[in-house]
This record gives sequence, structure tokens and C-alpha cells, in this order.
Amino acid sequence: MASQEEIAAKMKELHEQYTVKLRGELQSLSDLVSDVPSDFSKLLDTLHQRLHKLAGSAGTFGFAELSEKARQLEIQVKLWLDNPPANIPHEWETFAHEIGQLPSTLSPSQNGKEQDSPVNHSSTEELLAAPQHHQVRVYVVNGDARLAEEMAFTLRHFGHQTSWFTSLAQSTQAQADGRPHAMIIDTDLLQEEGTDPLMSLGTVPLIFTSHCQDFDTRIQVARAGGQGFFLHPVDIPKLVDRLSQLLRSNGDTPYRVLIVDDDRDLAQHFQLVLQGAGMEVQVLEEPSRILDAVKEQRPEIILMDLYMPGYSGVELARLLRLQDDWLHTPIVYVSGETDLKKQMSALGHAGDDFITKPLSDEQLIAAVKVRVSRARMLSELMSRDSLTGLFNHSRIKEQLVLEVSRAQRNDAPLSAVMLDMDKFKHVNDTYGHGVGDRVIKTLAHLLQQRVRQSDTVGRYGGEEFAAILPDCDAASAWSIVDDIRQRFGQVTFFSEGKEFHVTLSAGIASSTDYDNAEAMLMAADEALYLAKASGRNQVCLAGQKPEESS
Ligand code: GH3
Ligand code: MG
Repeated sequence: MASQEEIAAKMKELHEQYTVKLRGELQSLSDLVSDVPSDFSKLLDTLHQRLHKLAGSAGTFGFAELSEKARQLEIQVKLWLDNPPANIPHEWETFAHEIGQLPSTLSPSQNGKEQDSPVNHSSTEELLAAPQHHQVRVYVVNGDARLAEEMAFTLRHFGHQTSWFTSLAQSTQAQADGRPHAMIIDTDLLQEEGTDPLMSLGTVPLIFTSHCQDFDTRIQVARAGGQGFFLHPVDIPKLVDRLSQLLRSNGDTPYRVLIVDDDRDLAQHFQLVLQGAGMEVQVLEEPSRILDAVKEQRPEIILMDLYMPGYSGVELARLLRLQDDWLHTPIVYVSGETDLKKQMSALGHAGDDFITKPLSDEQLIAAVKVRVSRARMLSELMSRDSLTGLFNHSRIKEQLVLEVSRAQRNDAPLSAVMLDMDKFKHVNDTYGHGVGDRVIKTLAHLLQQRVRQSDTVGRYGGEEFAAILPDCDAASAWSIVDDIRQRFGQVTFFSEGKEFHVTLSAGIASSTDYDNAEAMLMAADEALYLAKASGRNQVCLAGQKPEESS
């Protein structure tokens, strides 16, 4: 990925190119209206298109006054287009004069932003704050020092690095030493200090704790941009779940953005701004390539221009929605269209949202961040099994496809494991379904505890689990899984005064022997079947005789 300096240099170059083109365009517009036109309605069409584009792009490049004037002139042209006058209207002369005056708005003195570097470094950095999973820093802010310290202390048990403060002001001062990845704030402080101290936080996820749960408190939390709300006494495991959910969706994988816009300068400007904020951005100038582009990049958000020659943004959005794969991808129209009716109609047809050009760099970054973070959180929720919190069937299969191709790229081993509890029907029949659920949760917990951070565990079916172990050959996988088998067999369960134990069987396939995800899963499943057929409570490797369990 390009460095901040490279992005700033590119941005400067793009800005200079745009300014040169802009002078040409303004001169050409002035020439266009200098004579009394012979075909007035054709001229209006051309003017409308060009003023619309100008209003949208000029503001984004920092020429706010020009953008505003172009917008007013566009509205005038639109009025003439909607109610065509019989003759050249008497306002034409003033209109033509104003077009001729547009270049005067380009002088730097009238354009504060043009003097700045086009990339606003401080805001871009502020909005960045990508969490590092290996050392998650959490601030706890509560006016009650004892509560703050207690919560900070408890969170440390979950591997978080915590600091606690008794006021928002204190906590923002501390950020000079490094921004936290998340903050847990008591709502009393919102009443005392307001939301101003939170403004400098950019997109740091905020979770609120409170003694009240009335509507007023909740609306205050919503206004402050809270992404979680917990009543005292706080259910810490739930809070930790929420934290990891937020951190995962805000995670350190760059957001993938696709920009579909025929205005090359503007698209490049958006691309550079978003790249500056650490995102992975592709620009599509040729709309007919859209299906290939989304397949290659798998964007998490699409910024779509509304009017392009040949195809409209709405048509492209509808085309994408024809395929299940792109049903959930947020599509945001970025357009100069200010007519609310037209915006609504565009949204009624496949798009999710509308942002109007011109927009500032900060607005663009925030607009993308908010939407992608939410989309990630929703997909996270959808891909988890509700009983165990593990990846569900389809998600674990998807993950295996990704891991197999990664392993092949890196020429590294990878093992896939299928685990299934033995005679589980008997557990349900004897102790009831509720107890059975508890056993399932226990195995889920044990699996998560025993595997590495880079491994993935999922609930494949009822009492059947799958695990993916990257950088792990069949022999090492066997040792890990056999250790889990032994530990699980030693867990004592209780129900109505009775003790019982449950065992499991497992099958393992390695990527060295099978070259695709489906073949690996099938082989691991066959090995599992072999383990069952050989007496259960054992781990078998695909294509080998069962090892004796100890
Ligand atoms: P085997 O050793 O051959 O695997 O025998 P088994 O009894 O474990 O296998 P079988 O497939 O016959 O039965 C699995 C049982 O798991 C049947 C089903 O009721 C139960 N089960 C599936 N999902 C859940 C669940 O979510 N909760 C509970 N409590 N039981 C479940
Ligand atoms: Mg079973």
C-alpha cells in the first residue's frame, strides 16, 4: 500500500491537473454562452450536464464558492428545461455574464482550502485508529473511581490493556500517548461534560454504562455515537463479547471500497483520500466491467455515481442485486443530485443511501467507515452460531476456501478437522436437551481455548464441529486434536445429582494430500467415520489406519 507521503504527492499532482482542466472548462463554458444560441434547448441540455458535474467536483477539490455558484446556475438551467421559454429569456444576459465570472472564484484568496495540502493529514489520521489485535487498549471512564478501577482490573483478565479515568477530559488528555481502541464511558459523565470531549475521538468505538435505562439516557447514548449500552452491575462477559465484536468489525483488515464514477479526476481524488485513511480502493471507469470488478475485489461498499454515459448508477445497482453474492453489499450513490424526489426514487431501486457531492474528505472517510463497520458487524453476527458463538456451517466452509488458497500461495501446510461427539443422542435422551446444550457449549469453549489465535473453529452441525489449523501438518494436528479429545473426555458433567462423561471422535485431512477445500472436508469426514467405526473416542488421519486412543 502507498505511504502517506506518496498519497499526498499524488493528491497534489491530481489537484494541479484538475485546476488546469478547470480553467479550460470555465473558458469553454464562457465561450458556449457568449453568442445568442441557435438551438436553445440543446444548449440547455449541455449546460445542465456540465454545470452539474462542475458543482459536484469543484467543491470536492476545495473550490467551494465555484461549486456553489455552479449549483445555482444549474438550478436556473433546470427551470428553463422544465418550462421551456418561447424565446431567449431576458435573464439570459445576466446568466451568461455570471458564467463568464466563474473563473474569478479560482483565486486562492477566495478559496481557503486550496492553500492547504489537499489531503487533510490530521483528520485522516484521527479517523484511522485501526486496532491492533495483539494489544487492545481500552479506556474505562467513570466518575466513581472505585467502579472505574474495578472494571479496568476485570477487563485485564480478558487480555485487554486498560487504563481508567474519572472524567472525559482526563481521558482525552491521556490520548496524547496513544489512542485507545475502544472506550467504556459512564453516562453520568455525558451529563456533566457533554459530548464535546468525544469529538476528537474520530471513530473509536464507544460503549456506555449507566445506572438508568430510561429513554432520555438511551437517546443521549445514541447521540454520542454509542455502539453498546450496559446497565450496572455490568455483565462483564457480555461486555467483552461486545468489545470483541466491535474490534473485529473495526479490525485491522483494510476496508475494501469500489468507486464507480466516470469523472476520472473526482474518482481519483476519492480514491486517494480513502487510501490515505488506510483503505483498499479500486476505481471502475468502465461500468460494463462491474461484475468482474466486484468478483475480483469483493468490495465491502460501492460508491456509485448516479449519472454516467450509457448506464445509470441505479441500473448498475439493480444489476448487482440480481446476484445473491452482492445482495448485502452497501451501495451508496455519490451524486450531485439534490432533488429529494430523485434521491428517493434512486433509493427505491436497489441503492442503500445517498451522499451528495461536493463532500469534504472527512465526510467521505466517515461515511465509508460508518457503513463498512456496520456491514462487517452484521455479517459477523450472521456468520455466528447463536448457541456457541462459533462460526456457523457456511462461514466455516468459506473460511476453509480462503485458508486453502492462502496455504497454497504460501506453500504452507494446513489441516482441516471434523469432530463429533459420541453417542450424543444418549446424552439428550438421558439428561434432557438443556443439558445436551450445555455439553455442546463446553466443547465449543474448550476448542476455542485449546487452538491458536490464527485457527478457526466452527459449529458444523448439531454436535459436530469443524476446525481449520493453518501452518499445521497432519501429525501436529493429530497431537493437538488428540489432546483436546483427552481433555474433553475428562470433563465431568452433572445433572440432577448424577455425574457423566462424554467423548468425541475426530477426523483430520491435510492440504498436502488434498488440493481443495471440498476434498479436504470430505476426507476429514471419512476419517471421522473411520474413527466412529473403529470404536469411537479416537482421532483418525485421512487415508490412514486409526491410531489407538490412549
Ligand atoms: P455417534 O457417536 O454415532 O455420533 O452418535 P450420536 O448419538 O452422537 O449421533 P446422532 O447423529 O445419532 O445424534 C446426534 C444427536 O445430537 C441427535 C440430536 O438430537 C442431537 N442434537 C443436534 N443438535 C443439537 C443441539 O443443538 N442441542 C442438543 N441438545 N442436541 C442436539
Ligand atoms: Mg455424534
